Amino acid sequence: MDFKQNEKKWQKYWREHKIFEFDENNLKDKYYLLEMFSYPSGSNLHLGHWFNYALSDSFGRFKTMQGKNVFHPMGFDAFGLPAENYALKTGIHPETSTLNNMQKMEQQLTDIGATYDWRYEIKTCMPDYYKWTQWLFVKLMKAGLADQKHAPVNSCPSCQTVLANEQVVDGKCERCESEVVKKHMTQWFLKTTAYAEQLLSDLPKLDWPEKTKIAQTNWIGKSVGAEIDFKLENGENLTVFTSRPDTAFGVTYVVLAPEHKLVEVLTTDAQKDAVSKYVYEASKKDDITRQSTSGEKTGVFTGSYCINPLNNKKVPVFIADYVLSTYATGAVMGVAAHDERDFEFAKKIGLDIVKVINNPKGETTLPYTNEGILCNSQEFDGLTSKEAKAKIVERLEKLGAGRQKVNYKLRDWSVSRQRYWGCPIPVIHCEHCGAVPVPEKDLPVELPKTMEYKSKAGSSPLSRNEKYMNVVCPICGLPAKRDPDTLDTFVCSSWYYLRYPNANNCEKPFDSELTNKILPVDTYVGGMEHACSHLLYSRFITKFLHDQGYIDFDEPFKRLIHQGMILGEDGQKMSKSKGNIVNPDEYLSEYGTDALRLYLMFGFNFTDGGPWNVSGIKNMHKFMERVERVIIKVLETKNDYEQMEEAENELEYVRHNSIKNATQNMQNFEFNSVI
Ligand code: ANZ
Ligand code: ZN
Repeated sequence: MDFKQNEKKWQKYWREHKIFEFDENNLKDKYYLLEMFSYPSGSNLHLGHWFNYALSDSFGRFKTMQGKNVFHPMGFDAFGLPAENYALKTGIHPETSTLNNMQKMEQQLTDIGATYDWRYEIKTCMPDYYKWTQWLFVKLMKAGLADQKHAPVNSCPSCQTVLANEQVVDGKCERCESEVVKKHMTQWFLKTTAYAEQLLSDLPKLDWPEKTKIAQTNWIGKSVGAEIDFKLENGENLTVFTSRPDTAFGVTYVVLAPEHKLVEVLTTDAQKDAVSKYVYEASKKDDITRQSTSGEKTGVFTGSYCINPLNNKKVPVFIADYVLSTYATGAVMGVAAHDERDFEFAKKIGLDIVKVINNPKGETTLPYTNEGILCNSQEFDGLTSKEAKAKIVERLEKLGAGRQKVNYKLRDWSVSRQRYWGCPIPVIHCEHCGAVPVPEKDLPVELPKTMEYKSKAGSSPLSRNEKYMNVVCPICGLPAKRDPDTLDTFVCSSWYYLRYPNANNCEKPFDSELTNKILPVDTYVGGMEHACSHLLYSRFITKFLHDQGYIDFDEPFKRLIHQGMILGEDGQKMSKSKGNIVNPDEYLSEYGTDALRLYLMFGFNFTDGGPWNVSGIKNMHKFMERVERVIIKVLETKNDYEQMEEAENELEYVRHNSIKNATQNMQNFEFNSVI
């Protein structure tokens, strides 16, 4: 079989007959199929690209064959560190290398027979795209959802930039695996926390993998409990947050985070040295080490006491690094009998342990961390934890010493990056007027072409470009400075699915009427690793634009599918160091794109992936030859009507059954069963 000629022939036919072009004038049967766009890297498509893109493409073809008007666009997430680092190494400008890479990848994606409608291509590094990323930022700013905060941020010493919480994995930089350090900096944050509840409560209506919904649920981390005000000797309140108000009668001490603002006031002269030494040591540890339940608990006494409003007991105030300043009030009531960490701490320091929960499920030794029946709690004895929670909160409210409170683990999204190759932050800093958004008529703020993109010790390369930095304030007209940072590339990708149908609209980021007809995305395909970053940010932005009245829908992706990972032949993740990388190009030249696509469809479960197997693609090639022989045979018997009719009858059942099963399997991305 001359597959090279065959592929060319059919690809040309599809193009000429516009088989896979989207029809904007016929939106009744539209089907929006989208794969996460890729970063334009210099090398050829790897098997991971192939697996996601070629197989999703087969799904798109299936939808077309079902008569859907399929919208299947592709583009590039084109800003970001690799191009900048490459530039630092080679002296080639990031724009030059990125544009080259994109062109190469477009060609490759065409060669694999993908059906993208390139008329709608987007490239996030082009001014006609990032103009609207800036527009979005300005809208967020005007709505009070973009804020500058001086805050401890994650900083990667090797990438020399700030990272979002979502980009830190086990205390390490997701990209280069360097140890991330805490730094205090003024940064822009997008207030994802304003949407915490909605991001959580809308999850059930999505047709997404359960594990992804669970990952987002945990990341948002809703905790329902109470705030309790402990009275200090100076009359001020020390407010703690607890998820277990039912244990409030078992408090034997209170702990502040070492960074808590009351630490200074509460530390007595006698304790000053010990406290300041401890505060300094704690500042060197990261939150993950501090939060871990294993490891010895440490802490020091401040010398002060406070009063539990429920039983008027006087308890000592400590500082300890297992309490984080960044969660809830940064203060905890210590219930040693019912909390693991409190228990360890009390034992270490020699504090009282007072049991207030009896008969918890499945626990025989203290601490009893499960809920149970109350004891040692005055008139609440005998109530279940659940009943007691409500009653104790009620009591606190009556006393004016507490209230019901919901907390979320979700943090605001830090988006300032001290790098060159990104979307410039459209803000002007004026001594008199503060941080002023660039007027929409002046967008885009174009990224200067300067080659000075080297980061120096955490300062932004743009800050050294005087021509770029020095502007006049749009409000008062006096000299002012641009924001020197660029946006996290996840901002660029937080709204790209809205831009595709509007890729050629120079007037607006998107036309509401058209967008409401084409979105939400019907099926979105991409990696699970984006569960708590891109997939959460996109939902946030969609909800924001919905609330601003720009769009009717409030979720971007109706249905989500994660592709699995193709492993090396040894069953391990492919990596250069293991020498197990499979390069698809070798197989393409020998067997062609159809055989490779067919093997990827047949040899793996789409959502699981699995190890590569050379004989798999060879067998697929043989299978294709067998199909060819069958067709030839059928063509030869064409004129023998009697024989044909007999065969037809026999085939009738098989045909219907196959159609039914294949339809169902295709819909569920169960390609292996279909083949
Ligand atoms: C007393 C108590 C008794 C607690 C008990 C738990 C069990 P979630 O569910 O994750 O919200 N806590 C509160 N603020 C904290 C902070 N800034 N740093 C570290 N720990 C903090 O957890 C809430 C519980 O974590 C709170 O409830 C508090 O300990 C602790 F039997 O209060 B608890
Ligand atoms: Zn001004």
